[in-house]
Amino acid sequence: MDKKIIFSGIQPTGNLTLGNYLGAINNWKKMQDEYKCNYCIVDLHALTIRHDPEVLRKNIINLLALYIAAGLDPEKSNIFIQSHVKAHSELAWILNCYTYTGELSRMTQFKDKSAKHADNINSGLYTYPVLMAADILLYQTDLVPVGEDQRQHVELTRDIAERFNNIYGQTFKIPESYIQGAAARVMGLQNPNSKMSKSSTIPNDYILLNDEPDVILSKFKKSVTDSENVVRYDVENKAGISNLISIYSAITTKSKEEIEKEFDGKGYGEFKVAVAECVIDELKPIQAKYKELLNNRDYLESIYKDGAEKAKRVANKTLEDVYKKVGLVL
Ligand code: ATP
Ligand code: LTN
Repeated sequence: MDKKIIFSGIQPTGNLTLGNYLGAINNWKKMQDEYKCNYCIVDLHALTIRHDPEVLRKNIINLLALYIAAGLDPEKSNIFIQSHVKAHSELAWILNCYTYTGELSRMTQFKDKSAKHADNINSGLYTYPVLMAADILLYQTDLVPVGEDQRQHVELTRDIAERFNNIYGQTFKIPESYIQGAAARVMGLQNPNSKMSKSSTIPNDYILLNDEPDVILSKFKKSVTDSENVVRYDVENKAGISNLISIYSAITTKSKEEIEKEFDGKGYGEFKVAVAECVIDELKPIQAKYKELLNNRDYLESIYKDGAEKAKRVANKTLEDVYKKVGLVL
C-alpha cells in the first residue's frame, strides 16, 4: 500500500519555542518512516507581519537548520522553502475565489493577530488560511500534523477542497488534521492559560530552543503554579502544574499517572528541576547540531534546492489540473 502523505510547515518568524518543538517538530520526526512527509518553511506566511528583510532571510535558513538539527532527515522527508515553489501562490489566488469572506472572518488566529497588530491588519493576514489550504492541497495531503491552534485552518482547508471538488469533480484529496501527543498545546510558563508563543512579550513565559541550560532552569523555577504543592494533573484548577506534567510526559513518554506517582510526596521545587533537566537534556544535542549546520551553508543550500525540485514535480501537477478545470488555457 502507498504511504500516506503528510504536509506541515512553520513560519520563519523568529526563534522557536518548546511549544513549536513538542507540538510540531518532535511529532513530525516520529512520522518519517511510516509516511511520505513534506516539511515546509512557510516564508510567504511570515510576510503577513511587518518584518526586517535581512532578519527574515536569516530566519529562513535558521529554521531549515533547526528542522534538520531536531531530527528531520532530508533522506526521508522532503524539506523545502515555500516561496521556491511558485505553485503555492498561484493556487492560493484561485482558492481565494472559492473561499467566502464570512469563513475567513471567523478564524480565531485572524482575530488574535488583528488584535496584536492593530496597525497592520493587511489582506494577507486575512487570506492567510487560503495560502495554507494551497500548501496542503497541492500535495494531495492525507494528514496535517499541527498543534491544536491550527485545527480550524485545516477544517477550512477541507471545506474549500470539498467545495472545489463538488463543482469540478475530484481534484483534491480531503486532508485531516493530525493532532497528537501529550503536548499538543504547551502553555505559557507565566500565563498557563494561554499558549506558549514566540511572540509573547514576557521572555519568562517561553522556553526557546536555543536557550542556555541555566536560562531554562531559571525559567522553569519561576514558572507560575498554585499553592497546593501536590503534583497532580488538573487543568481546570492547576493549569501551571498540569502544563509542566504535559511537558515532562511528552519528553520522557511517561504517563500522567506515572508522573504523579514519581513525585508523590515531593514538592514543586523538586518537580520543576526535574522538568527543566529533561528539557535541557532533550535540547542539548539539538543545539549542538544546529550550530554545526549553520556553519555548513553549502549543505543547507543543497537540501533546499533539492527539496524545491521534488516539491515542484508534485505541486505543478495539481496546479495544472486546477488550471484546466477552471477553464484557463494551457
Ligand atoms: P506565533 O506565536 O508567532 O503566533 P507560533 O509559535 O504559533 O507563532 P507557528 O509558526 O505559527 O508558531 O506554529 C508552528 C507550529 O507549532 C504549528 O503546528 C503550531 O500548531 C505549533 N505550535 C505553536 N505553538 C505551540 C504550543 N504552544 N503548543 C503546541 N504546539 C504549538
Ligand atoms: N498556519 C500555520 C503554519 C502553516 C501550516 C501550513 C501548517 C502554514 N501552512 C500548512 C500546516 C500545513 C501556523 O500558523 N502555525
